[in-house]
Parts: sequence; C-alpha cells; structure tokens
Amino acid sequence: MRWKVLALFLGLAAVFTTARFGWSRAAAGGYDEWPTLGQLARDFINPWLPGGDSAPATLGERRAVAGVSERAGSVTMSIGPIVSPMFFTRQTIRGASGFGFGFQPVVTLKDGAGNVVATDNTSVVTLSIAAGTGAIGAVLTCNQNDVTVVQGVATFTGCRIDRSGLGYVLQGVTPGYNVGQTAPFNISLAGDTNGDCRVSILDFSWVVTNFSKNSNNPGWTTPNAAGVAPFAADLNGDGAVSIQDFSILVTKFGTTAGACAPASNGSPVP
Ligand SMILES: [Ca+2]
Ligand SMILES: [Ca+2]
Repeated sequence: MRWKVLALFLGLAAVFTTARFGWSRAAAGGYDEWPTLGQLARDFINPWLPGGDSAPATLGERRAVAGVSERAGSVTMSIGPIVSPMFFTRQTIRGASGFGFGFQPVVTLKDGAGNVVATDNTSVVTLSIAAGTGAIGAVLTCNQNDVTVVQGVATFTGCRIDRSGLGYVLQGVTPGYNVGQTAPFNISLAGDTNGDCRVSILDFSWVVTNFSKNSNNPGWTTPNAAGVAPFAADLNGDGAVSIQDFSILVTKFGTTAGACAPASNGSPVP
C-alpha cells in the first residue's frame, strides 16, 4: 500500500513539474538549458518563484550566451552588454570664454577591436563638461549638444564655454559605449593672452607680434621673458594666430575679471 501511495505521489509530482516547467519557460528568465532533477525539485518545492531556475540570469550567464536573444514572456531582450570604446578624434585644446572653440570636438564610436562602427547611424552622443572639471557653474553650449552619429562619427559645431577656468574635460556619452573624454584644456578670459585677467595693450601687442604664426612655426611653444608663448595669441585655439583672434581681442579690449586661467596648449598638440 505504501508503495502505491509513493507511486501516486511521484506521478502527481511529475505531472505538476511538467506543467510548471511549461509555464516557467514562458516566464521571465526561463531555463538556460535543460533543467536538472535538482532544479525541477527546487521549482516543485517553490512553484511560486518566477523563472525556471528561480532567478534571472546573472551577468556571467548572459555573457556566456552573448549575441543570442532570449525570449522572456512577450519581451525579447538583447543579451550581452555592448562595451565598446568611444574616442575624441578631434579635441579642443584651448578656448576663449564665450567664443567658439577653434577645434570643435569630434567623437568616433569604435568596437572592441578598435574599428570605427561605420554601420551606426542612430546612436546619439551627448556632450557635456565632465563633473568637477573647469570653473564651477560653467556652461557648455553647442549648436546641438546631442548629435546623432553618421557612420559612427559625431561632429559637434558651435561649441563654446562661457567661463574662464582650468582643466576642462569634455565627455561624450551614448548608451552601450564607454564614456569618452578629452584631455584637459583651459578656457582663458576672452582676449587675455598672458593670464593677468585683463585684456590690455600687452595682449594687443602679443597678438600683433605673432600674427599669422601657426603651430608649425619654430618657437610656437617657447615662452618669452614674461612666460608667454606664441600659442597664447591663438585665442580660439585653432592652431594659428589670425583675424579671428584679433577680432576677439578687439571685441573684448578693456575687459577684466576677478579670476581667469592662462592659455593651455592642450593635448594632443596641434
Ligand atoms: Ca592680459
Ligand atoms: Ca586662432
């Protein structure tokens, strides 16, 4: 008699487990592979726990089946995190407060092997000042701070920062990619070449003295007796001292500020 009771129990258990197995594969998670007797027994004991193996797949389990889609109920999830690098292929090296950077940022999305993700025409890269860098309260303004990539490349235009400060870092963010950051650069008080927080005849003289020079000229980074190098006359940071810099100087002539930062030559050096 006892054997008959046990057989009946096992039969009911098998029916219930089979029914539950059918339900659980359609529920969130499901079994990643054919369940063991132990899993079936555990699910039989805890039938109200969602998912065939009683827990969502771990990150390691998802990575193990990366590239495969898993159907969970009516929702299809992509499995396997996409962690790819993002690079600034053109960086801002310095700037004048309130005026457009001479070198506008360009961000390129690359895969893990370092190849440009040229098939990507949908990712949106958001550009911002990295927290804790530059002057407190400074604002980055671009024609668009959110730019959709074209063949994996986001090209920003019209970007400027309103406040002079040291060590600004710009960062680009888009889902599925690592955060990309520029090397640090300074924003000087617009028109100020020598970092004395005023736009005076000294700055006018330095721009005129170095007018038409560019980063290919020898001595571009060699400071004079006052510690100011020719590159500091390149106010907007486009690698040359031109009419644009002269215009900034004239526009801001006579301006003073309580705090400011000297010109930086940035990295990479143009
Ligand atoms: Ca000055
Ligand atoms: Ca310039």
